[in-house]
Amino acid sequence: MAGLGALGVAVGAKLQGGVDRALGPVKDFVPAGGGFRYYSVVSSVKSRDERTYRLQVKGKVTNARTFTMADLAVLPQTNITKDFQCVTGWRVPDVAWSGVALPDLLKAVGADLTAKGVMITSFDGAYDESLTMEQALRPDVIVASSMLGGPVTHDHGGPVRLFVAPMYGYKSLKWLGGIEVTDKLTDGYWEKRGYDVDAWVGKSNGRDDEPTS
Ligand SMILES: Nc1nc2c(c(=O)[nH]1)N[C@H]1C(S)=C(S)[C@@H](COP(=O)(O)O)O[C@H]1N2
Ligand SMILES: [Mo]
Repeated sequence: MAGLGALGVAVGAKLQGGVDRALGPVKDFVPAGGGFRYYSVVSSVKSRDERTYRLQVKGKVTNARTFTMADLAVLPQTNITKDFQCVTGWRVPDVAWSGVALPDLLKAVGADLTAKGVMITSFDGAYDESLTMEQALRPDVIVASSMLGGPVTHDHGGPVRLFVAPMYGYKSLKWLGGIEVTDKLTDGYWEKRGYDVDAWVGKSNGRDDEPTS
C-alpha cells in the first residue's frame, strides 16, 4: 500500500494540483470527458461492440447462459441517476445509467439465492471483484449498457459495465465479461491490494467523514 499511495500522490499532484487524495486505484490515469478519469489496470483492452459482446453468467444457477447485447435488451431495464464517486476523491454529479438490474439478471438465470454471492470478471483479463448475494440483489446494482445518455463507450468500460450505485467507483467494474454465482467469494483486484470488499460510499476505506450522496 505504501507504493500505491506514493504513486497516487505523484500522479494526482501532477494532474490535479494536489486535489486528489493520496490513496487510490491508479495505473493509467488520464483525464476523460465529463469529469470522469479514465482508469484501467492494464495498458490496453481489446474493444468489443454490439455484435461481438458476450456476457457469461454461470455457477450456482439453473440456466447458465451467455447473453448478447440483444438478450440483455429484452430484459427489464432500470434507470438510475446518481453521483459517481471514486475512492480517491473525485466525483461526477448526477450520472444517468441504464441497463439490467443485477437481481433481474440473476432471476433470468435461476440463480441460487442462498449462494454466498457473485464473482464478477472483466474481459480486460485482470480486473475482478465480488459482491455478497445481499448486495447483488440490490435494485441499484446494474449491468449498464447506457451511461451519460448514450452507449457506454470503450474507455468507460463498454459496451457493458457494472454500476454499483451505493459504493465507490472501484466496484463499478468496466468491460464486464462474466458473472459467477458462487459460495466461494475471493477478494477482487483492489480488494487484494487493501481496499474494502464492502465499499459503501462514506462508510468504508477510512472515508467515514465524507459526505454521501
Ligand atoms: N476493468 C476495470 N474496471 C474498473 C477499473 C479498472 O481499472 N478496470 N477502475 C475502477 C475505478 S477505481 C473507478 S473510479 C472507475 C472509473 O471509471 P471510468 O474509467 O469510466 O472513469 O472504474 C472502476 N472499474
Ligand atoms: Mo476509483
